[in-house]
Amino acid sequence: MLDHIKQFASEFFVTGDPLILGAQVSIALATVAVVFVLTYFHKWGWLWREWLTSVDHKRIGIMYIICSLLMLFRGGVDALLMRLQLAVPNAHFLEPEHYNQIFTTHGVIMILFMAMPLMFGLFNVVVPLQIGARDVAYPFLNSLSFWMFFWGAMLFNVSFIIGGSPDAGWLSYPPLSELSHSPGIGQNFYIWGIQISGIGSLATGINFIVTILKMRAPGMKLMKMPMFSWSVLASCVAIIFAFPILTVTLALLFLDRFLGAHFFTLASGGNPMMYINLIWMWGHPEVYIVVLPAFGVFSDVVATFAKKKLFGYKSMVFAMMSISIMSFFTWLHHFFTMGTGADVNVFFAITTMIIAIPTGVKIFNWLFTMFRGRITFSTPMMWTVAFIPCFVVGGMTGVLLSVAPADFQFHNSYFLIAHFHQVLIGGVVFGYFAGLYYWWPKIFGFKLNEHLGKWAFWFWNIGFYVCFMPQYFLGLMGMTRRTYTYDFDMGWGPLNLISTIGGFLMGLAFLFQVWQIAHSIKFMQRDTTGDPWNGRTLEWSIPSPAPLYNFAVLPQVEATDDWWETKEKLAAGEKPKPQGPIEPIHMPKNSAIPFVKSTLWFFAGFGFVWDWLWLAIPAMIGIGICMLARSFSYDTDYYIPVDEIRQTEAKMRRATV
Ligand code: HEM
Ligand SMILES: [Cu+2]
Repeated sequence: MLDHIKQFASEFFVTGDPLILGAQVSIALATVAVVFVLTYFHKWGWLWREWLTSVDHKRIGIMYIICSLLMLFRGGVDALLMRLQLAVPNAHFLEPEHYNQIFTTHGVIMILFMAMPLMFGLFNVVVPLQIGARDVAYPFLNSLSFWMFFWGAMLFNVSFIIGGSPDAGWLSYPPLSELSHSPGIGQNFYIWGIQISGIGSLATGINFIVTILKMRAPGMKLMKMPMFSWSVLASCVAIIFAFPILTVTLALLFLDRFLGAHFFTLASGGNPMMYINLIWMWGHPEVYIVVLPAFGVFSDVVATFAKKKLFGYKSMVFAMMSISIMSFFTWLHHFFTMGTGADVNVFFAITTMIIAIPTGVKIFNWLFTMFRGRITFSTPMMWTVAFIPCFVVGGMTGVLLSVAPADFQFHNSYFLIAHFHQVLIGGVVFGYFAGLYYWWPKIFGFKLNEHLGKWAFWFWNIGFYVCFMPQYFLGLMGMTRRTYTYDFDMGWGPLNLISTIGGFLMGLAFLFQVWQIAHSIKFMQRDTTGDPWNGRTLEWSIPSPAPLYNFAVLPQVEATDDWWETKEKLAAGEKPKPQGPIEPIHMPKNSAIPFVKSTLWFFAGFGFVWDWLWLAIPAMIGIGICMLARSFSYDTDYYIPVDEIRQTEAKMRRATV
């Protein structure tokens, strides 16, 4: 019996690696600490009522942001482990299998569990405020989306201490990801973690399209909408076309592994190339999905800090929408070298190059907006300015890669690694940092310390170039991606060492940000104005943090940048716009169903991962019961009475004077 248990435990837990043992111990300690603190301070009820069951888009946004920053930490540690291993020739710090697992989890976590939730966090805290709405279109679904993402991410993350991590790369190509080549359960974690969170992402896409189309304040025509909201629309349109492809692809891969189907195995008539086509039909739009909202952030930030109207509003909208659509017609550039033939390659090379045009248009628009503006270099603006050269270089190396014959040389080399980190870090990470710094006072009601923010900024930027510029040359020298070690004779040592130093500088930069947040919480500089940057759009017209119902009276919008226009008119001595009377406000009630149902998804996923139907089937039944329970709950909303709104407003306005 004891042997049995020992045998099981050694299969269940990942054992034998001191690094992972350390992680297991620290996770256990952290869990105990959290449970202790919550119990000691009697915070369980508060956690449940205020957060776990909340349907308030602002709270959901904050939870997304916290999770994504934690995932940035985890993905960052993965990155530094890899860079340590590659710092010198013939290193034995990581075993090859371990290296494979780490680049796989790093890639998945950074894109799906860091960039996506950071983006969704910003959608949630900003979009309703910016379009003058009181909530998103489907608040219940919104909470469900968050918890699906959360439990999907948890399922993926436990794999490194329980069962073993996936190791077939972030896109899990067959046959590597098939049972024949990955008999362990790591790939199952990959499939179910991404599947569960992916369904949440799809729902978020739908939710925000409807919110933007249906819930804008009276008078806000689409062509008067702030640019960030436009970018969210563009991104969500791509989400609703791309994510169903991912869902189906993963489902087919699961059937291959679970039931021995042969969709993607060469034996018995399947075709791995089919998987590669499908996964990139999702994967390429996915990179635009995460970068488009960053473009929206830059547009709003540039206009605010240059104190000018955005140059070329219409061309910006047009560029974003066309990028969103065109991103679906370039996927094949990811496998130019896999024998599709010259004519097909030419077609996709050209479509890929064409995407650079609208992107160029946007860059010029930002530059023209800055031209002759009275620019203030606060941290959000610094990130925006730093983004421009970074993205231009990243874009240009992308165009180099899109030349099909040249790609036969660069394909899967470090040149590619340098290119995509340049656009992902320079575009996505810098962009969301700009957004986070910009909207932080609106979200939390206090400003982040600018001094520490500037230290973080410079460490990130210098570290970035030191880390990734050498990699272009390593690529040209023949170093291929996913190489776990190399010989001294290759001559790749010095550049790799420099690159690793750059990676650690970025790690330091992250620590500065943690310090910055902790410091700012302690020595809070309250934002009493609600409008600390002298903003242009509606979110700055209400107190920070926004009250539960956002707007006591829905604003009447007349112009693009309506809040700015209003301020100008007031300054010119015009009378304030007449406001309608305060009326009772219709709000959704909290619900436990999204949390419970998503937790059940976690158990169902865990059951399928281990092939434990005794766990998966009851969990699936529970999910069904949750759906029924929701269908039959009628008491889902309430009204905030006028008196209560008056009191809240009075208190907030008093706080703001
Ligand atoms: C913060 C500094 C970062 C460093 C030092 C870093 C480093 C690395 C390294 C060493 C690899 C493995 C290269 C190889 O052996 O093939 C890698 C792969 C990758 N990284 Fe990063 N990374 C960073 C940030 C990011 C971010 C922010 C993202 C996405 C938003 C990202 C996405 C990826 C992806 C998708 C892969 C490919 C994984 C695969 O080959 O399956 N990385 N990164
Ligand atoms: Cu692509």
